[in-house]
Amino acid sequence: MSVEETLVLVKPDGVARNLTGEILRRIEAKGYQLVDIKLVEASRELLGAHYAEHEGKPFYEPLVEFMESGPIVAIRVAGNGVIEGFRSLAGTTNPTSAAPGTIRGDLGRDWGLKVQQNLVHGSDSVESAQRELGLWFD
Ligand code: DAT
Ligand code: MG
Repeated sequence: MSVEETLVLVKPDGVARNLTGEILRRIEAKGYQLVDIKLVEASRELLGAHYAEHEGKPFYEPLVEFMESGPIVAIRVAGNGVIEGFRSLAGTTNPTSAAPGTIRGDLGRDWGLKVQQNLVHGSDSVESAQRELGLWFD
């Protein structure tokens, strides 16, 4: 593993439920470094670029609408193997089946009828981390 940077987003549900501090605590406790952090009200353009790989899927529109529904905390996180490491901390996509001990497993709720409220986003590869960091940070 080498030192990497990843994009973590605390999604609108995490911010609204005052879980930003708890999520940051878990990132820091694992030993990762917070390099940059900001509160963002994301535009449709930014979200469309961020989720381009999902365009056309049935959950795409509700996902983008949910991400537009409130402020997001965007964090540039650095650390050894942090891309895989943060995804491990986050747990699997669906909070219902995410393992206890993970952010989504401990704090996530069942998916609603339409929106995907699973608290966090983490980049899934070196390439997507570079691309996404370029979108969310200058
Ligand atoms: P992840 O966020 O775990 O990387 P992803 O990139 O596959 O998951 O999808 C992006 C988001 O879209 C995810 O956080 C929640 C939503 N989503 C993914 N798959 C879904 C599905 N089958 N039904 C509803 N929402 C879904
Ligand atoms: Mg993803």
